[in-house]
Amino acid sequence: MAARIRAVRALQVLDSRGNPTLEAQVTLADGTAASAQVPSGASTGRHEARELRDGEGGAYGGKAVSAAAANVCGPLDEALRGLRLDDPARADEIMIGLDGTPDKSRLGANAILAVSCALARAVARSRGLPLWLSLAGGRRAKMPLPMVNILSGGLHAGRQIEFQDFLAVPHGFRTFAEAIEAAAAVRSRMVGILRADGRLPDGVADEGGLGPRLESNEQALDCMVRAIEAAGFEPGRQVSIAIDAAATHFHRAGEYRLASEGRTLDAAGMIALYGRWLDAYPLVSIEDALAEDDWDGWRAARRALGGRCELIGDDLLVTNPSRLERAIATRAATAVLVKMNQIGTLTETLRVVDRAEEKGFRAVVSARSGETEDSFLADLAVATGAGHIKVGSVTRSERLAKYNRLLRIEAGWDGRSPEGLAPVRPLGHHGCRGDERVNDA
Ligand code: 2PG
Ligand code: MG
Repeated sequence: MAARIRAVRALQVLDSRGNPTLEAQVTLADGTAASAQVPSGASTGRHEARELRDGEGGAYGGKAVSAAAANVCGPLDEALRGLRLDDPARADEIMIGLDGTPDKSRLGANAILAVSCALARAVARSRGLPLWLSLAGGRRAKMPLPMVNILSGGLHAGRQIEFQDFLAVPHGFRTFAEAIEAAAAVRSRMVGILRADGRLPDGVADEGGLGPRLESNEQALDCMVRAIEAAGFEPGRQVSIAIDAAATHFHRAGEYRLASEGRTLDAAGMIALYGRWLDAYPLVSIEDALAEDDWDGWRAARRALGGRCELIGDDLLVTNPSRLERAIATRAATAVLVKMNQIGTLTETLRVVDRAEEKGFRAVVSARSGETEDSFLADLAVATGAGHIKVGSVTRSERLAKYNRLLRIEAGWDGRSPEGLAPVRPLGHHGCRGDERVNDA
Protein backbone atom coordinates (compact mmCIF):
# COMPACT_ATOMS: atom_id res chain seq x y z
CA MET A 1 0.00 0.00 0.00
CA ALA A 2 1.27 3.49 -0.84
CA ALA A 3 2.74 5.45 2.05
CA ARG A 4 1.17 8.62 3.42
CA ILE A 5 2.87 11.95 4.08
CA ARG A 6 3.47 12.46 7.79
CA ALA A 7 5.14 15.87 7.77
CA VAL A 8 6.82 18.49 5.61
CA ARG A 9 9.28 21.08 6.83
CA ALA A 10 11.94 23.44 5.46
CA LEU A 11 15.18 25.08 6.41
CA GLN A 12 17.05 28.07 5.02
CA VAL A 13 20.46 26.88 3.73
CA LEU A 14 23.05 28.51 1.44
CA ASP A 15 23.72 28.14 -2.28
CA SER A 16 26.99 28.30 -4.24
CA ARG A 17 26.89 32.11 -4.36
CA GLY A 18 26.46 32.31 -0.60
CA ASN A 19 22.82 33.31 -0.96
CA PRO A 20 20.03 31.73 1.06
CA THR A 21 17.99 28.98 -0.52
CA LEU A 22 15.56 26.34 0.69
CA GLU A 23 15.92 22.76 1.76
CA ALA A 24 12.67 20.89 2.35
CA GLN A 25 12.30 17.60 4.16
CA VAL A 26 9.43 15.19 3.75
CA THR A 27 8.73 12.38 6.22
CA LEU A 28 6.40 9.55 5.29
CA ALA A 29 4.22 7.54 7.63
CA ASP A 30 6.50 4.52 7.14
CA GLY A 31 9.31 6.57 8.70
CA THR A 32 11.17 7.30 5.43
CA ALA A 33 12.58 10.83 5.30
CA ALA A 34 14.24 12.66 2.42
CA SER A 35 15.17 16.22 1.59
CA ALA A 36 15.90 18.37 -1.45
CA GLN A 37 17.45 21.78 -2.05
CA VAL A 38 16.53 24.26 -4.77
CA PRO A 39 18.87 26.33 -6.97
CA SER A 40 18.61 29.93 -8.17
CA GLY A 41 19.47 31.63 -11.48
CA ALA A 42 21.26 34.91 -12.27
CA SER A 43 20.40 35.27 -15.95
CA THR A 44 16.75 34.56 -15.26
CA GLY A 45 13.98 34.78 -17.83
CA ARG A 46 11.10 37.24 -17.34
CA HIS A 47 8.55 34.45 -17.66
CA GLU A 48 9.97 32.12 -14.99
CA ALA A 49 8.02 31.08 -11.92
CA ARG A 50 8.83 33.36 -8.98
CA GLU A 51 11.07 32.43 -6.09
CA LEU A 52 9.88 34.03 -2.88
CA ARG A 53 12.48 36.12 -1.03
CA ASP A 54 11.89 38.22 2.05
CA GLY A 55 12.92 41.44 0.30
CA GLU A 56 14.06 44.79 1.55
CA GLY A 57 14.72 44.97 5.26
CA GLY A 58 15.07 41.20 5.51
CA ALA A 59 18.24 39.27 6.37
CA TYR A 60 20.95 38.58 3.78
CA GLY A 61 20.29 41.93 2.13
CA GLY A 62 16.68 40.94 1.49
CA LYS A 63 17.58 37.61 -0.10
CA ALA A 64 16.49 35.51 2.90
CA VAL A 65 13.85 32.86 2.24
CA SER A 66 12.28 32.68 5.67
CA ALA A 67 8.79 33.47 4.34
CA ALA A 68 9.12 30.64 1.80
CA ALA A 69 10.29 28.31 4.58
CA ALA A 70 7.32 29.35 6.68
CA ASN A 71 5.01 28.54 3.75
CA VAL A 72 6.41 25.01 3.67
CA CYS A 73 6.09 24.49 7.41
CA GLY A 74 2.64 26.12 7.50
CA PRO A 75 0.17 25.93 4.59
CA LEU A 76 1.99 23.29 2.52
CA ASP A 77 2.49 20.96 5.47
CA GLU A 78 -1.15 21.39 6.41
CA ALA A 79 -2.38 20.67 2.88
CA LEU A 80 -0.19 17.64 2.31
CA ARG A 81 -0.18 15.94 5.70
CA GLY A 82 -1.93 12.56 5.51
CA LEU A 83 -1.99 12.48 1.67
CA ARG A 84 -1.69 8.96 0.25
CA LEU A 85 0.99 8.78 -2.39
CA ASP A 86 -0.53 6.51 -5.00
CA ASP A 87 -0.64 9.25 -7.67
CA PRO A 88 2.77 10.92 -8.05
CA ALA A 89 1.26 14.12 -9.50
CA ARG A 90 -1.39 14.66 -6.81
CA ALA A 91 0.81 16.47 -4.28
CA ASP A 92 2.06 18.87 -6.96
CA GLU A 93 -1.51 19.56 -8.07
CA ILE A 94 -2.51 20.33 -4.50
CA MET A 95 0.40 22.76 -4.09
CA ILE A 96 -0.33 24.48 -7.42
CA GLY A 97 -3.99 24.85 -6.42
CA LEU A 98 -3.15 26.18 -2.98
CA ASP A 99 -0.77 28.76 -4.43
CA GLY A 100 -3.39 29.85 -6.95
CA THR A 101 -1.17 32.15 -9.04
CA PRO A 102 0.13 31.45 -12.56
CA ASP A 103 3.76 32.00 -11.50
CA LYS A 104 3.67 30.48 -7.99
CA SER A 105 4.43 33.87 -6.51
CA ARG A 106 2.14 33.52 -3.47
CA LEU A 107 3.78 30.54 -1.77
CA GLY A 108 6.98 30.74 -3.85
CA ALA A 109 8.23 28.42 -6.61
CA ASN A 110 11.23 27.74 -4.37
CA ALA A 111 8.97 26.50 -1.55
CA ILE A 112 6.83 24.36 -3.84
CA LEU A 113 9.73 22.86 -5.80
CA ALA A 114 11.72 21.96 -2.68
CA VAL A 115 8.73 19.98 -1.40
CA SER A 116 8.02 18.45 -4.81
CA CYS A 117 11.59 17.09 -5.11
CA ALA A 118 11.91 16.00 -1.47
CA LEU A 119 8.67 14.09 -1.87
CA ALA A 120 9.88 12.31 -5.04
CA ARG A 121 13.03 11.33 -3.22
CA ALA A 122 11.12 10.05 -0.18
CA VAL A 123 8.85 8.01 -2.43
CA ALA A 124 11.85 6.46 -4.24
CA ARG A 125 13.48 5.64 -0.92
CA SER A 126 10.30 4.15 0.47
CA ARG A 127 9.96 1.97 -2.67
CA GLY A 128 13.60 0.89 -2.34
CA LEU A 129 14.42 2.29 -5.80
CA PRO A 130 17.20 4.59 -6.98
CA LEU A 131 15.72 8.04 -7.65
CA TRP A 132 16.26 7.84 -11.43
CA LEU A 133 14.43 4.54 -11.67
CA SER A 134 11.55 5.72 -9.52
CA LEU A 135 11.22 8.94 -11.59
CA ALA A 136 11.47 7.10 -14.91
CA GLY A 137 8.04 5.46 -14.72
CA GLY A 138 7.51 4.17 -18.26
CA ARG A 139 10.30 6.31 -19.75
CA ARG A 140 13.49 4.82 -21.17
CA ALA A 141 16.26 5.77 -18.76
CA LYS A 142 19.55 6.72 -20.44
CA MET A 143 22.86 8.23 -19.42
CA PRO A 144 22.96 11.84 -20.65
CA LEU A 145 25.66 13.50 -22.70
CA PRO A 146 27.31 16.31 -20.71
CA MET A 147 27.61 19.84 -22.13
CA VAL A 148 30.46 21.22 -20.06
CA ASN A 149 31.07 24.91 -19.47
CA ILE A 150 34.65 25.88 -20.37
CA LEU A 151 34.48 29.67 -20.95
CA SER A 152 32.01 32.05 -19.34
CA GLY A 153 30.90 35.58 -20.15
CA GLY A 154 27.76 37.67 -19.72
CA LEU A 155 26.15 37.90 -16.30
CA HIS A 156 28.13 34.92 -15.00
CA ALA A 157 31.53 36.51 -15.53
CA GLY A 158 31.25 40.28 -15.11
CA ARG A 159 30.22 40.79 -18.76
CA GLN A 160 33.81 40.44 -20.06
CA ILE A 161 32.25 39.20 -23.29
CA GLU A 162 28.52 39.14 -23.98
CA PHE A 163 27.95 35.46 -24.76
CA GLN A 164 27.39 33.58 -21.52
CA ASP A 165 28.68 30.03 -22.03
CA PHE A 166 31.08 28.28 -24.37
CA LEU A 167 30.70 24.57 -23.71
CA ALA A 168 32.50 21.40 -24.73
CA VAL A 169 30.23 18.63 -26.03
CA PRO A 170 32.22 15.39 -25.85
CA HIS A 171 30.01 13.26 -28.11
CA GLY A 172 32.62 10.90 -29.53
CA PHE A 173 32.88 8.62 -26.49
CA ARG A 174 31.29 5.38 -25.39
CA THR A 175 30.59 6.19 -21.76
CA PHE A 176 29.73 9.13 -19.55
CA ALA A 177 32.98 8.59 -17.65
CA GLU A 178 35.03 8.92 -20.84
CA ALA A 179 33.04 11.97 -21.92
CA ILE A 180 33.70 13.73 -18.62
CA GLU A 181 37.38 12.84 -18.80
CA ALA A 182 37.54 14.43 -22.26
CA ALA A 183 35.79 17.59 -21.05
CA ALA A 184 38.16 17.84 -18.09
CA ALA A 185 41.12 17.54 -20.48
CA VAL A 186 39.74 20.37 -22.64
CA ARG A 187 39.27 22.58 -19.58
CA SER A 188 42.76 21.89 -18.34
CA ARG A 189 44.23 22.70 -21.80
CA MET A 190 42.18 25.89 -21.84
CA VAL A 191 43.84 26.96 -18.59
CA GLY A 192 47.23 26.42 -20.27
CA ILE A 193 46.23 28.38 -23.38
CA LEU A 194 44.86 31.35 -21.43
CA ARG A 195 47.91 31.37 -19.16
CA ALA A 196 50.28 31.38 -22.15
CA ASP A 197 48.28 34.25 -23.70
CA GLY A 198 48.37 36.19 -20.41
CA ARG A 199 44.56 35.98 -20.19
CA LEU A 200 43.99 33.55 -17.35
CA PRO A 201 41.55 35.18 -14.93
CA ASP A 202 42.23 35.03 -11.18
CA GLY A 203 39.07 33.25 -10.12
CA VAL A 204 36.35 31.26 -11.83
CA ALA A 205 32.92 32.36 -13.02
CA ASP A 206 29.63 31.39 -11.37
CA GLU A 207 29.54 27.90 -12.84
CA GLY A 208 33.25 27.16 -12.48
CA GLY A 209 34.03 28.23 -16.06
CA LEU A 210 36.91 30.52 -16.96
CA GLY A 211 35.89 34.14 -17.61
CA PRO A 212 38.79 35.68 -19.53
CA ARG A 213 38.88 39.14 -21.05
CA LEU A 214 38.87 38.57 -24.83
CA GLU A 215 38.81 40.90 -27.82
CA SER A 216 35.62 39.45 -29.21
CA ASN A 217 33.05 36.73 -28.65
CA GLU A 218 34.44 34.90 -31.66
CA GLN A 219 37.85 34.70 -30.04
CA ALA A 220 36.27 32.42 -27.43
CA LEU A 221 35.39 29.99 -30.23
CA ASP A 222 39.00 30.07 -31.49
CA CYS A 223 40.19 29.29 -27.95
CA MET A 224 37.70 26.39 -27.72
CA VAL A 225 39.03 24.82 -30.93
CA ARG A 226 42.62 25.27 -29.75
CA ALA A 227 41.85 23.65 -26.38
CA ILE A 228 40.02 20.70 -27.98
CA GLU A 229 42.96 20.10 -30.30
CA ALA A 230 45.53 20.57 -27.56
CA ALA A 231 43.71 17.90 -25.55
CA GLY A 232 44.27 15.54 -28.49
CA PHE A 233 40.70 15.45 -29.82
CA GLU A 234 39.34 16.10 -33.26
CA PRO A 235 36.97 19.08 -33.14
CA GLY A 236 33.57 18.14 -34.53
CA ARG A 237 34.27 14.41 -34.49
CA GLN A 238 35.03 13.74 -30.82
CA VAL A 239 34.38 17.04 -29.10
CA SER A 240 32.15 19.80 -30.48
CA ILE A 241 31.13 23.19 -29.17
CA ALA A 242 27.84 24.51 -27.82
CA ILE A 243 27.10 28.09 -26.83
CA ASP A 244 24.57 29.77 -24.60
CA ALA A 245 24.32 33.31 -25.94
CA ALA A 246 21.80 34.28 -23.23
CA ALA A 247 20.91 37.02 -25.72
CA THR A 248 18.07 38.43 -23.60
CA HIS A 249 20.72 39.99 -21.42
CA PHE A 250 22.36 42.10 -24.13
CA HIS A 251 19.12 42.91 -25.95
CA ARG A 252 17.89 46.50 -25.61
CA ALA A 253 15.11 48.18 -27.58
CA GLY A 254 15.11 45.59 -30.36
CA GLU A 255 18.89 45.52 -30.74
CA TYR A 256 21.61 43.13 -29.68
CA ARG A 257 24.49 45.15 -28.23
CA LEU A 258 27.90 43.51 -28.38
CA ALA A 259 29.62 46.16 -26.26
CA SER A 260 32.90 44.23 -26.03
CA GLU A 261 33.10 44.42 -29.83
CA GLY A 262 31.70 47.95 -30.13
CA ARG A 263 28.82 46.95 -32.43
CA THR A 264 25.08 46.42 -32.45
CA LEU A 265 23.14 43.87 -34.50
CA ASP A 266 19.48 43.27 -35.24
CA ALA A 267 17.98 39.75 -35.20
CA ALA A 268 18.92 39.20 -38.87
CA GLY A 269 22.48 40.29 -38.10
CA MET A 270 22.65 37.84 -35.19
CA ILE A 271 21.37 35.02 -37.39
CA ALA A 272 23.93 35.86 -40.05
CA LEU A 273 26.66 35.85 -37.39
CA TYR A 274 25.58 32.39 -36.20
CA GLY A 275 25.51 31.19 -39.80
CA ARG A 276 29.14 32.26 -40.25
CA TRP A 277 30.10 30.58 -36.97
CA LEU A 278 28.41 27.37 -38.08
CA ASP A 279 30.48 27.47 -41.28
CA ALA A 280 33.72 28.03 -39.42
CA TYR A 281 33.40 26.15 -36.11
CA PRO A 282 32.20 22.70 -34.95
CA LEU A 283 29.13 24.21 -33.31
CA VAL A 284 26.31 21.77 -32.49
CA SER A 285 23.93 23.90 -30.47
CA ILE A 286 23.05 27.51 -29.70
CA GLU A 287 20.99 28.34 -26.62
CA ASP A 288 19.06 31.60 -26.34
CA ALA A 289 20.40 32.73 -29.70
CA LEU A 290 17.89 35.58 -29.50
CA ALA A 291 15.96 37.36 -26.75
CA GLU A 292 13.14 35.85 -24.70
CA ASP A 293 10.28 37.63 -26.49
CA ASP A 294 11.79 37.94 -29.97
CA TRP A 295 9.47 35.25 -31.40
CA ASP A 296 9.83 36.52 -34.97
CA GLY A 297 13.60 36.36 -34.63
CA TRP A 298 13.40 32.83 -33.24
CA ARG A 299 11.25 31.68 -36.13
CA ALA A 300 13.66 33.18 -38.62
CA ALA A 301 16.56 31.58 -36.75
CA ARG A 302 14.98 28.17 -36.97
CA ARG A 303 14.28 28.61 -40.67
CA ALA A 304 17.87 29.62 -41.33
CA LEU A 305 19.79 27.47 -38.85
CA GLY A 306 17.45 24.78 -37.50
CA GLY A 307 18.80 22.09 -39.81
CA ARG A 308 22.40 22.77 -38.85
CA CYS A 309 22.37 22.92 -35.06
CA GLU A 310 20.03 22.67 -32.09
CA LEU A 311 18.40 25.97 -31.15
CA ILE A 312 17.70 25.64 -27.44
CA GLY A 313 15.13 27.86 -25.74
CA ASP A 314 15.99 28.75 -22.14
CA ASP A 315 14.73 32.28 -21.34
CA LEU A 316 12.41 31.82 -24.34
CA LEU A 317 10.63 28.70 -23.05
CA VAL A 318 11.35 28.77 -19.27
CA THR A 319 10.31 25.09 -18.94
CA ASN A 320 6.77 26.33 -19.37
CA PRO A 321 4.17 24.11 -21.10
CA SER A 322 2.35 27.02 -22.78
CA ARG A 323 5.52 28.63 -24.08
CA LEU A 324 6.67 25.24 -25.38
CA GLU A 325 3.31 24.85 -27.17
CA ARG A 326 3.78 28.26 -28.76
CA ALA A 327 7.25 27.26 -29.95
CA ILE A 328 5.90 24.01 -31.39
CA ALA A 329 3.02 25.79 -33.14
CA THR A 330 5.10 28.65 -34.52
CA ARG A 331 8.24 26.62 -35.27
CA ALA A 332 10.54 28.60 -33.02
CA ALA A 333 13.49 26.70 -31.43
CA THR A 334 14.30 23.00 -31.83
CA ALA A 335 15.05 22.11 -28.20
CA VAL A 336 14.03 23.09 -24.69
CA LEU A 337 16.28 23.75 -21.73
CA VAL A 338 14.77 22.09 -18.66
CA LYS A 339 15.23 23.84 -15.32
CA MET A 340 12.88 22.64 -12.61
CA ASN A 341 12.81 25.94 -10.75
CA GLN A 342 11.68 27.85 -13.84
CA ILE A 343 8.30 26.12 -13.55
CA GLY A 344 8.30 25.02 -9.90
CA THR A 345 7.13 21.40 -9.74
CA LEU A 346 8.51 18.06 -10.82
CA THR A 347 5.20 17.09 -12.45
CA GLU A 348 5.14 20.10 -14.74
CA THR A 349 8.84 19.60 -15.55
CA LEU A 350 8.22 16.00 -16.60
CA ARG A 351 5.25 17.11 -18.68
CA VAL A 352 7.46 19.55 -20.57
CA VAL A 353 10.12 16.89 -21.23
CA ASP A 354 7.51 14.36 -22.40
CA ARG A 355 5.79 16.87 -24.66
CA ALA A 356 9.13 17.99 -26.12
CA GLU A 357 10.02 14.40 -26.88
CA GLU A 358 6.64 13.80 -28.51
CA LYS A 359 7.09 16.77 -30.85
CA GLY A 360 10.69 16.06 -31.83
CA PHE A 361 12.17 18.77 -29.60
CA ARG A 362 15.33 17.79 -27.79
CA ALA A 363 15.43 18.37 -24.02
CA VAL A 364 18.53 19.49 -22.13
CA VAL A 365 18.33 19.11 -18.35
CA SER A 366 20.11 22.07 -16.77
CA ALA A 367 21.38 23.36 -13.46
CA ARG A 368 21.30 27.04 -12.44
CA SER A 369 24.22 29.37 -11.93
CA GLY A 370 23.41 29.40 -8.20
CA GLU A 371 23.46 25.73 -7.22
CA THR A 372 23.63 23.47 -4.20
CA GLU A 373 25.11 20.09 -3.38
CA ASP A 374 21.81 18.46 -4.35
CA SER A 375 22.23 16.07 -7.30
CA PHE A 376 18.51 15.60 -8.05
CA LEU A 377 18.82 16.72 -11.63
CA ALA A 378 21.43 14.07 -12.44
CA ASP A 379 18.75 11.47 -11.66
CA LEU A 380 16.18 13.52 -13.57
CA ALA A 381 18.36 13.57 -16.69
CA VAL A 382 18.81 9.79 -16.53
CA ALA A 383 15.14 9.14 -15.76
CA THR A 384 13.82 11.14 -18.70
CA GLY A 385 16.42 9.85 -21.13
CA ALA A 386 16.62 13.53 -22.12
CA GLY A 387 19.96 12.97 -23.79
CA HIS A 388 21.80 16.04 -22.52
CA ILE A 389 22.77 17.56 -19.22
CA LYS A 390 24.27 21.00 -18.61
CA VAL A 391 25.50 21.69 -15.09
CA GLY A 392 28.50 23.97 -15.50
CA SER A 393 32.19 23.28 -15.43
CA VAL A 394 34.08 20.30 -14.02
CA THR A 395 35.19 22.27 -10.96
CA ARG A 396 33.30 23.42 -7.84
CA SER A 397 31.55 20.83 -5.74
CA GLU A 398 28.02 22.01 -6.46
CA ARG A 399 28.72 21.03 -10.13
CA LEU A 400 30.63 17.86 -9.28
CA ALA A 401 27.79 16.63 -7.07
CA LYS A 402 25.85 16.11 -10.33
CA TYR A 403 28.70 14.68 -12.42
CA ASN A 404 29.83 12.38 -9.64
CA ARG A 405 26.28 11.16 -9.10
CA LEU A 406 26.13 10.33 -12.82
CA LEU A 407 29.43 8.45 -12.57
CA ARG A 408 28.01 6.38 -9.72
CA ILE A 409 24.79 5.69 -11.62
CA GLU A 410 26.73 4.61 -14.70
CA ALA A 411 29.01 2.39 -12.61
CA GLY A 412 25.97 0.54 -11.30
CA TRP A 413 26.35 1.59 -7.68
CA ASP A 414 22.56 1.65 -7.39
CA GLY A 415 22.49 -2.05 -8.27
CA ARG A 416 20.91 -1.19 -11.65
CA SER A 417 22.31 0.72 -14.62
CA PRO A 418 20.56 2.67 -17.36
CA GLU A 419 21.44 2.31 -21.04
CA GLY A 420 24.45 3.91 -22.72
CA LEU A 421 25.34 7.48 -23.46
CA ALA A 422 22.91 9.28 -25.74
CA PRO A 423 24.62 10.09 -29.04
CA VAL A 424 24.42 13.73 -30.02
CA ARG A 425 23.50 14.40 -33.62
CA PRO A 426 25.98 16.94 -34.93
CA LEU A 427 23.47 18.22 -37.44
CA GLY A 428 25.86 19.96 -39.77
CA HIS A 429 27.63 16.67 -40.32
CA HIS A 430 24.63 14.57 -41.23
CA GLY A 431 23.43 16.35 -44.32
CA CYS A 432 20.16 17.13 -42.58
CA ARG A 433 18.60 20.26 -44.05
CA GLY A 434 16.17 22.98 -43.05
CA ASP A 435 13.41 21.97 -40.70
CA GLU A 436 13.07 18.40 -41.94
CA ARG A 437 14.28 16.66 -38.82
CA VAL A 438 11.81 18.35 -36.47
CA ASN A 439 8.49 16.59 -36.33
CA ASP A 440 5.91 19.33 -36.75
CA ALA A 441 2.93 17.05 -37.27
C1 2PG B 1 21.56 29.43 -18.16
C2 2PG B 1 21.81 29.19 -16.69
C3 2PG B 1 22.79 28.11 -16.46
P1 2PG B 1 21.20 30.96 -14.89
O1 2PG B 1 21.41 30.57 -18.61
O2 2PG B 1 21.41 28.48 -18.92
O3 2PG B 1 23.93 28.26 -17.29
O4 2PG B 1 22.17 30.36 -16.04
O5 2PG B 1 20.98 29.89 -13.89
O6 2PG B 1 21.94 32.15 -14.35
O7 2PG B 1 19.93 31.34 -15.59
MG1 MG C 1 20.75 29.73 -20.62
